[in-house]
Amino acid sequence: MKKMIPVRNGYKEEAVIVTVRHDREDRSWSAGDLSGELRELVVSSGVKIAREIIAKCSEFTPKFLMGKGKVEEIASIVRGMAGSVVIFNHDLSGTQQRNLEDVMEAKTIDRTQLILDIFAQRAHSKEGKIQVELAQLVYLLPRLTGKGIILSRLGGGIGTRGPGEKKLEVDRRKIRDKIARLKRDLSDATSQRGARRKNRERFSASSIALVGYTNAGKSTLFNAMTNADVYVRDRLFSTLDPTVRRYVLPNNQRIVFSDTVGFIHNLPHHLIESFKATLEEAVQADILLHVIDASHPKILECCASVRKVLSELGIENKPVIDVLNKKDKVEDMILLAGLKRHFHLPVTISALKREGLDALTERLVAELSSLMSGIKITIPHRDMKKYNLIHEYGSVLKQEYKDDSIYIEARIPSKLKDMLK
Ligand SMILES: Nc1nc2c(ncn2[C@@H]2O[C@H](COP(=O)(O)OP(=O)(O)OP(=O)(O)O)[C@@H](O)[C@H]2O)c(=O)[nH]1
Ligand SMILES: [Mg+2]
Repeated sequence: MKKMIPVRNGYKEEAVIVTVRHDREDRSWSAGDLSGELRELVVSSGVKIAREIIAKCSEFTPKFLMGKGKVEEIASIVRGMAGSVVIFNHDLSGTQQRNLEDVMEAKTIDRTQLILDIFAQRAHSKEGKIQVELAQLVYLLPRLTGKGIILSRLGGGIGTRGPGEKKLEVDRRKIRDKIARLKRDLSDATSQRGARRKNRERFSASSIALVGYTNAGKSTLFNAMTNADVYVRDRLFSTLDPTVRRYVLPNNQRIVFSDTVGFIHNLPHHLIESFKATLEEAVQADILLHVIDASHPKILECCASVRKVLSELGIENKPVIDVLNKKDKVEDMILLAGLKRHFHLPVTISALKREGLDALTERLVAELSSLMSGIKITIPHRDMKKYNLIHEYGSVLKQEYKDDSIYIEARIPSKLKDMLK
């Protein structure tokens, strides 16, 4: 008989975190690295860690994830700790979760649920909240088969704020209806933002999106470049909802900057699917700034994870500027120099100390110029709108006034050139 452990709020709940490795797994992340990242995720979710367990097993099993002996071992630790939740560094099937809860006599949470909890806490916009709720339901649906897991407490895992706190109906049909309804709401909310983006595109501003691993310093850089005030904190997934700001480059070119949710390794595909609306600014951007934490011990693995998500979004071939951030934190300059060889023309900066931003801006101008085209055009006096657009968004090289028209030679964004045609 399942013993229900009362869910306690926020910091009061203490977690036992469990990372299981088996021999044949990809070794690019060690068990210690993986557990370290789980630790950061758990702390970011606002839960205290009471115990960290790294277990080895010879094979993952469909019943318990690991051998029954290992499960019993962990259970004996968990049973001795009142009010604990067990957080697994894996995606658990409904069956595994149910079986583990039976043996542990404690609530178990898997990695996706943990990430969703954090997202639920961070979602402030209507669109963000709908996406989180949708992702929670999509996560839940396949777990409703057979006996069904006890769902009365599922409203997100450990977090108790945001959309996750709502009691979710257990009935599959109701959940499917709800999913359909949320998808409609999401498409309404998304089309409103899409309309705003179209408006910007109409004015031909080039768009630059910051992308990168979570905690790499995207929001810090965004704030430094645009004087915005996006929330920055040393924890994973501080940002969920995208923020967009206009910005004028030193060459007078107008651009639009966007900051959005960060990525993490092994981000389940359905989460990327669910958060497509939030990632839309990156999908639509002309240039991506890939912000990389140069002081991260697994920097190359983090970059590989980011590239994987970009390719899942179908934007791996967009122009990218690699930005090695947090150079102030890297003590070994030889290491940094060696690191640079792994990237194509990286720009090294410290967003926090606002160092290297001029070089970054220069690089951005150069990169954007490849999106500019030369134009030679004669504009009738009555068509001052075209004249104004060229002056606003391009750099005018030559201008001659005639009786009823103006002849202009300029470099303007290719998007604007298409429009003027
Ligand atoms: N030392 C140092 N710390 C930095 C630098 N840039 C950012 N940070 C710190 O790194 C942490 C994360 O910064 P954010 O800007 O929130 O990172 P983010 O990429 O937006 O993170 P998410 O929104 O969580 O994905 C904060 O504690 C920042 O102060 C830097 O250049 N040097
Ligand atoms: Mg951020």
